[in-house]
Amino acid sequence: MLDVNGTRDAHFHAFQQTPALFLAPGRVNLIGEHTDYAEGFVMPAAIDFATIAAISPRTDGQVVIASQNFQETVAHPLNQLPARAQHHWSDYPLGVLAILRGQGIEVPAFSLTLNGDVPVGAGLSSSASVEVATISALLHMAGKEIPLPQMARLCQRAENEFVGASTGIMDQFIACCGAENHALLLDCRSLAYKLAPIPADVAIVISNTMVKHSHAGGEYNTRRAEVEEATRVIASHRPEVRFLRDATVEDLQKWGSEMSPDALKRARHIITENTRTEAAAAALEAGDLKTLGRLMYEAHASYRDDFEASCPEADILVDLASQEAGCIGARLTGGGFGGCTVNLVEQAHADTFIEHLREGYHRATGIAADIYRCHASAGVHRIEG
Ligand code: GAF
Repeated sequence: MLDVNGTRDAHFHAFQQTPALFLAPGRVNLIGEHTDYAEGFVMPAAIDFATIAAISPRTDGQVVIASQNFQETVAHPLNQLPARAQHHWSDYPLGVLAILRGQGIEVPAFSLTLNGDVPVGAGLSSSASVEVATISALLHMAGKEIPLPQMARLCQRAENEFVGASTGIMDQFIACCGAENHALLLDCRSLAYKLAPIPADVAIVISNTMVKHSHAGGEYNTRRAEVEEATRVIASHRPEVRFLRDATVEDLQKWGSEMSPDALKRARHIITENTRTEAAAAALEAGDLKTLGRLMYEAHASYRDDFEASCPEADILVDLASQEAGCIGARLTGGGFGGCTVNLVEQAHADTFIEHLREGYHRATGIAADIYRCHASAGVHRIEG
């Protein structure tokens, strides 16, 4: 659990000001991978790993940002902020500040302390939780309120335009709009969303392959480029197709030969994943856990074989999970190429499941996995008191 008082005290000690505190969660995606930037569907839940942003005003015209995780502080005059990313943790908060300023929102000089416990590079959206906690703190400083979906969009722009990772909106959106004990089905085109309760007798178990991934790294952007190639081919025949959300498997049958074999496979993953995600949301709403679980396994196979974004360690975890009593469904979650698998497990079996998964994974890979039992949590909020 994050030490809220510790962050408040550290901020006070460093800056002699009592801060306002904001908390934004990480997320686990239950299904719908790489569909967000294709304007499709995703179904994540916010989790109880999070980032706290503590903020207070300054009178010296400086922007001072301290990271408790990195035990480092950066300072810049408000009128000489870096114009681009420095490949440093401070890119995320500075990117959010740059985007807000670009919107004409003037944030006065401030001290910001960040502290988070979302595992980094594990596919659980530590960066989105930093961005969303930061934007809430900065808007507070600026005395401005904006709707949550718009906040999510601005944080996505910080990641795309400042940090340089071409991510979609899923992570920032769920960090803004998550709800306790619920998954969220998001239509990434309209940003309309529906909350679906996660039954009390279902545990969310997240198992970390311990293989690190990074969005700023090449693979994510390569996949995006391949998806865009497939979209262009289909759009050259059907101009109404602007994103793969608008495309069908029949389009691939007709025009797949005009694409590179990789682009064809990436597109097939996204088109079928959109269908699976909507079906999974309907199954969760109807309490049909068997169907939900089957769709999660199918989603993993598609992510592994067509999108080629899995890794041998994640495949082992999913395979082991599928053999365990009480496992409803399992798949690699997040951007891919490492990170975590998500498992929905009957509560009554969760302890044994975790023990067996840990043992089996160690036996197969020699790696000691971190395994977390998470709860679906609320989106960003101010911590009072
Ligand atoms: C990462 C990105 F940030 C998201 O936008 C999404 O594309 C995801 O990978 C894959 O579903 O988390």
